[in-house]
Amino acid sequence: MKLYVCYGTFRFAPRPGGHPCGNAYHALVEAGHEPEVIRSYGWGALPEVFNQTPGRREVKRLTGSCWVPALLTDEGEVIQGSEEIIAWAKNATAARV
Ligand SMILES: N[C@@H](CCC(=O)N[C@@H](CS)C(=O)NCC(=O)O)C(=O)O
Repeated sequence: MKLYVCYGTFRFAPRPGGHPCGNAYHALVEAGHEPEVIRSYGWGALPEVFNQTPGRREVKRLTGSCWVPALLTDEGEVIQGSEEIIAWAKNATAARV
């Protein structure tokens, strides 16, 4: 599976709830996955011209927007948003138990 993130998977961010990309990554790892992390840089709120890295272009193609985090599962399912990725990680783990 591929996890598209902004600049990394660090957890700290000076905002409530921490860092969405880091939260999504650690939820996947805690659920036993080994996501390939694609650092996509840029910033989804900026015009597309500032989001022309390979990662961002792929996220745009998969989801229709440049916003990260986004997950492409081994089954080809696309999930955008940290809360959604965390919920998917928990469900996928529950399904295996
Ligand atoms: N509600 C979204 C917020 C996502 C978000 O704010 N992501 C950060 C990066 S960790 C951001 O700045 N996204 C814009 C971007 O980089 O495209 C979520 O939880 O996934």
